[in-house]
Amino acid sequence: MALIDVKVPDIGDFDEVAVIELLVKVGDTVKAEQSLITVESDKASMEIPSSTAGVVKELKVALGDKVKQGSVVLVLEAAGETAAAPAPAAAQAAAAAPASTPAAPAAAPAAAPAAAAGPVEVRVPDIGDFKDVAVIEVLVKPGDKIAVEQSLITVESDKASMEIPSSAAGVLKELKVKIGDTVNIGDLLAILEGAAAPAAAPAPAAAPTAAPTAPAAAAAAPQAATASAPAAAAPAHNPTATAPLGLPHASPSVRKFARELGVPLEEVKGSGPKGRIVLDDVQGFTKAVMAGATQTKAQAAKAPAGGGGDGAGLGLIPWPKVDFAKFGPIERKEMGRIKKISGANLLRNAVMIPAVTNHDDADITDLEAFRVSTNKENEKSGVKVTMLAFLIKACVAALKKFPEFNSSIDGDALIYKQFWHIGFAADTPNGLMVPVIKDADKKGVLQISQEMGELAKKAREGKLSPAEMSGATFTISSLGGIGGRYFTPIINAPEVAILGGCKSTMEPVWDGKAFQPRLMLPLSLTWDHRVIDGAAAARFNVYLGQILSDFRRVLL
Ligand code: CAO
Repeated sequence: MALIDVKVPDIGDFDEVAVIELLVKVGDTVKAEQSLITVESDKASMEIPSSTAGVVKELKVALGDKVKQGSVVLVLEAAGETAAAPAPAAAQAAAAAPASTPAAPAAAPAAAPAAAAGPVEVRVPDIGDFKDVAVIEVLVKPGDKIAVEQSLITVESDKASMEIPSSAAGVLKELKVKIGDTVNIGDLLAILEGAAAPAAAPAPAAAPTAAPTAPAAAAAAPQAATASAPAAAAPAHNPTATAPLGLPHASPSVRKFARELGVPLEEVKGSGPKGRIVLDDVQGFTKAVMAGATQTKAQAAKAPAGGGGDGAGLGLIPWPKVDFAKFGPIERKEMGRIKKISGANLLRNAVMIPAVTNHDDADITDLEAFRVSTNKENEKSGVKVTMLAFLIKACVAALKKFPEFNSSIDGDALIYKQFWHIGFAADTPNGLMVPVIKDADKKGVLQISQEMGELAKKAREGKLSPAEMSGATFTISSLGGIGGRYFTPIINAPEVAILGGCKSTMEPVWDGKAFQPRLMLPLSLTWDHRVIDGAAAARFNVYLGQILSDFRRVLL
């Protein structure tokens, strides 16, 4: 098998350029024209293609090496000594052949006449073999002061990207191209005005030169890019060499890859030399976005006010991924629709609301006696009154006394609602649902109890309509029928407070002279600290306790 040295072809004005990517490794089968390495100057990066097909036997360059025309990139074992395989000599010649068209001294645009004050046209200089190359970045805007050699746009073929510099200085009056346009040599790029020819400004001839490569005779004609690097006569104060304009630094293949995935390259942190973005960076960024560990700026902008959205904006570390099967038998069950919906709401509310919970106890000894006797009296009606109905009525009274608890945030304002619709959390086989008792202020405890019974039944049967679950101004979550002491309920946004009630128990309460057995109802009030402060929350709870201990206060 014939071994072939694949060399760097004529790469135009590039003198010594750094190898920034190795695109193949030993053992790889490469096709003619396949990119082998990426090299980069201060103006452009380009991929160096193989002059022939074969198997990579040895890599002759490493990352960071400097190469120039004629440097051996790698050794290939030609793909069979068949007629299709170019003779080694021919292949080498092809790879190393000097450009058949020597670096044309810039077909310099007729621009920048010395001390020009009128409009000056800036055109695409000779960019070698490039034809119909796409404008992928516009680096200037009308009104910008442009220096000679300052990059105006970036163009990209499938092999290389390069910046096209201005042949003249002046103020940019009009830009004749936009992203997505394709351009060719001689196309009008921009019109400059007031071009004052600085003493050091190069004559038009010093405009970027471009050197086509690819010996026409070679079957595997390398299409290596050309460079827009300034010619030797370029001024030392070349602004583009030192002012990268904050553009993402990446090779053409990486740019292309990012574009295909829709990755905003300017948001990707480069891990390559000089912060260059490499393929791994784009892949890592994409994975992080998909996993919710990071957000693009566009996603963040769409997130609800206050930031967060799915939480990724909080800069949290990724959710732990554990292979539970490693520790024991498991069964995976998809969460139900209601759990998924309520879960997303609960997460947002837990993350976005600066919530505080106050715990307190209300003496409901007398109220419980009243409830029991009411139920006895109403036995025949079939309507059973539970403590929750009294809690709803008591909360309405407290909400009326402390209206901010019945409000919602609207930007920088508070909406004070003049209606009192109370939601109550209902435990159903499908998950948590919150039916709403509308106009609870206008209803008696019996009517509330009856409606609650009906709504709770519908909730358990999955028959609640959206209307029956909307419009709440405050929510109560009662675990009194189950047990427990206190808990920290999560506010049901856009409400600003929620009351949790637990199971009442008989407790010894000191009356100043002796301990008395009193039925105490544990209450947990969670409130939004943006709207309510601690003192108001304590007052709300105290007032609620007073009503529950003497329900006649509701009448006041
Ligand atoms: N203290 C002591 N006993 C209480 C009580 C309290 N605070 N509240 C209710 N009880 C008693 C009732 O009197 C009833 O007793 P009897 O069976 O002897 O009559 C029993 O507990 C069951 O009450 P209930 O739960 O059926 O009725 P309710 O009006 O209190 O509640 C409803 C109705 C729909 C809210 C309730 O069934 C429910 O689903 N609760 C769970 C709410 C929930 O999941 N909250 C958590 C949300 S956060 O995840």
